[in-house]
Amino acid sequence: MKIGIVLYPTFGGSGVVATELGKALADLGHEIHFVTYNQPVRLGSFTKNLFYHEVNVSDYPLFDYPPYETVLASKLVDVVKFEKLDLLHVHYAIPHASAAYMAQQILADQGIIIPFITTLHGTDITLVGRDPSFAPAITFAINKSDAVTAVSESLKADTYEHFDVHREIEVIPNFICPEHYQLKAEKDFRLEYAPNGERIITHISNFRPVKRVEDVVRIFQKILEEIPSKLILVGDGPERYRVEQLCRKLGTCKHTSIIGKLKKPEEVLAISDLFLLPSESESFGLAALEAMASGVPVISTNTGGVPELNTHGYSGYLSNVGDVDDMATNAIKILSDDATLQQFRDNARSRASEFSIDRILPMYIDLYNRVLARK
Ligand code: GMT
Repeated sequence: MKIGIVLYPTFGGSGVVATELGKALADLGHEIHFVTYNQPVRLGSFTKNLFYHEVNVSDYPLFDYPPYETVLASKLVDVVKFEKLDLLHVHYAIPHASAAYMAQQILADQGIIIPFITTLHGTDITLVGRDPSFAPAITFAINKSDAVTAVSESLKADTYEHFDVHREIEVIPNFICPEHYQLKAEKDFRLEYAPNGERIITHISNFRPVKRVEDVVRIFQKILEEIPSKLILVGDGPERYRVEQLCRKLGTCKHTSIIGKLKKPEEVLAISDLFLLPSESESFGLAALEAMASGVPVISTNTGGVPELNTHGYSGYLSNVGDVDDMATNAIKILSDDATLQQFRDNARSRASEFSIDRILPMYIDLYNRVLARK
């Protein structure tokens, strides 16, 4: 198949999943064309079947708001036509689904049929998409997609609840490539962060309010009262300043490293003992899956799609949003002795293996075949 994949090229989970999906399809011999405004961060080295088409929006003084969606639609028309694509798969509805619909209509006018599949990832529905000003366009684009997938049952339910969508939504969960998460903990690297054998606790996110990174700091402070430990914060975003302020206020700074954005979070996960994800809302929690695949148990909230991934008392624990005490108590339960920690580590890895790309990729391929059969 020749497939165009539209995605956000940044560190966000939707872009990571779309990139890994494209790479895996290319490995199987499909021809993959990524269409976006920057080289996707997880692309790595190119292989024969991978192509990247950059969307460039011109900087004309009239444009207070650069018309990205229009330029993307035009780019899609061009790529579909000249690369002779069979289908488009857009990740994150806004504005990718409506741009794909526009491209589809332009091409139909020229006698070219191109189906498009929309994968909903989370904030396109739960935060941004629920903004009433987006609702008509997003509802329309979802309803007009040739197929729609969501990354969890919870996100599927949210979509039906908040949008006037009546069409079928298939759940295809996020996935990881297990071999990326088999790194051995580098002793020296671990010693740099935990010179006296402290436990290493990690959080990775885009530091947006929805991630409740301040709760991470509060949980860590409580763990620190009981267990010698260090906190590594990976990522960056609008909450970083508040997080730094809170570390200073609580006196946890000398045990905390805020290391910013990382292209290979698996390197930090390889030296981690516990992962914290206290999000307000989370359609899936790809960062938690990456941690589990690295053998790192997860302390999370029980929000959105996270309970479909993290199993309470097995791969980690789940608590109500904001219940810092409960999350700290559960973290201490896991970290207090080596045997318990090892059991949770093994369980986390085993649970993550259920989301291995080998299991999930065939679901996408089957969907592509079904959509193309209807073409
Ligand atoms: O986590 C984010 O805010 C970024 C966002 C994205 O679209 O990249 O993540 C969403 O999609 C991920 C991949 O499907 C999911 O694992 C995240 O749970 C979801 N984020 C939220 O729902 C907040």
